[in-house]
Amino acid sequence: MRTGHAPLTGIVHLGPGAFFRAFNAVWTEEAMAAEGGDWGICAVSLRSPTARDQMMPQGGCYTAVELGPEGETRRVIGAVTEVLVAPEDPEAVVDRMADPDVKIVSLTITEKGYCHDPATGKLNREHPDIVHDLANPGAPRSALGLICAALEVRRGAGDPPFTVMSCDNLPSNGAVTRGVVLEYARLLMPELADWIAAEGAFPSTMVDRITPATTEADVTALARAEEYYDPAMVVHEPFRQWVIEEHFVSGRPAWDKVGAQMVANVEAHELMKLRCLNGTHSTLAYLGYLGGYETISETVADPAYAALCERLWADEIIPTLPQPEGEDLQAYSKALLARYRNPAIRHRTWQIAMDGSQKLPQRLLGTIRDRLEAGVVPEGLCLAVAAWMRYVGGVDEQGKAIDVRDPLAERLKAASDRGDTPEAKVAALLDLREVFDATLAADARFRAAVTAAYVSLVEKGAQATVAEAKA
Ligand code: CS2
Repeated sequence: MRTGHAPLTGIVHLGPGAFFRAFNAVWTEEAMAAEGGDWGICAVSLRSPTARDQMMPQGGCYTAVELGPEGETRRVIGAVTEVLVAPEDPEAVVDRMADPDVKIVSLTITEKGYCHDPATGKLNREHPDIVHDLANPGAPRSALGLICAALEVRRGAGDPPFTVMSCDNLPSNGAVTRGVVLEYARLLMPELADWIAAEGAFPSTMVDRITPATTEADVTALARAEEYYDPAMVVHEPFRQWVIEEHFVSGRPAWDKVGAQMVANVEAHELMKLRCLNGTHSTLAYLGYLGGYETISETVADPAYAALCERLWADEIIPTLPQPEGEDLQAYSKALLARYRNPAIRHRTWQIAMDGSQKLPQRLLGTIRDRLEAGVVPEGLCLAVAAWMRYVGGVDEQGKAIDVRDPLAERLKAASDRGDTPEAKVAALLDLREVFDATLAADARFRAAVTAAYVSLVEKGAQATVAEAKA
């Protein structure tokens, strides 16, 4: 970095939402403060102009508010140099990514942004955005389309590719990203796919910081405390962890100097986080929502829900995990419960319940499969699956409609409606191959446990079922 000047843009980040602002941008700002480097970030929205409209009038700056149980700290983050909106001008985004100053394209596009089949991890060639992008490769809509269009420009110019770094909650997120990028590139242009396969880098990462969606109340509270209005602000917990595979084409910010863990293989850390944190988060989201709880901290304030989490970690999740270097799995899960209890973080069960069809395989089903293979039926996790089924049926315990947000929402509702008994509803949902692979769906022990839990949720309700649950 040239002292006294703003850094050049070295990163293009797809997905400029709250998590990116509370996580990637903060680490990168600290890394530049520690060691310099031209790692300014051009953030790109793949859909709505909201992030640009909120951030650009503030020169890309925004406030990150850390909410601890004992108070808050606020800081202004300035690592974002520019915000673009892909649907308004996809070519401009491709140009930016093709600029040889850009060394890294990072992603927080959520599970569904990968246009893959969640059960297999393979590209979904029928995905409307993929169909569109293959027909219009110069004006793509999807992350994969943008990445491949820009990589093709770089290949043509004789420039090296950028590193593609996924920061989403998918297991082996680097390998999944590489897989779908290569599959898409091969459909488009086999030479491009060969070049990416030979020259590209797709490090896997494990990211962790609880960051609820910003609310009007958060913006108002900040305005009161600081006397400025910042609609781009984010709130987050104090905790953060970033484990990154050391595999970059043309360098990276000094994230390791400010606490990120660089490792040769991130898989054990990813499994720990996805299964311990995201697995219980989703469990609490469905069972908590059905039980009438609005946030995670309210949900775990109910001792039966907290006890369920503890039993899930001890009896069903930790036994499936390889030991990640430097971690104590018991201490890790104990700390998770304390993080969930943080009353300053109002993380809505409804928010975490979103996109369950994309989340269940890596959060719950892999763990269930491992336990079944070990000859044990994980009743607690089967209850979580049943709660998801009850939730996507779209009607809560008071008979009120649930606003189910999921790319498969209509199909989930149709499957649930097809069955006229609880058993038939469960059977119809287990037939969804995007979520449940054939082997798991056919497992009689799994079917019986999910069905029994579902019947209990219908007959007794979530709170009573959780109170009786024996993991
Ligand atoms: C949550 C995650 O919304 C969700 O599905 O489980 O966003 C979770 O808060 C983060 O992964 C924590 O690092």
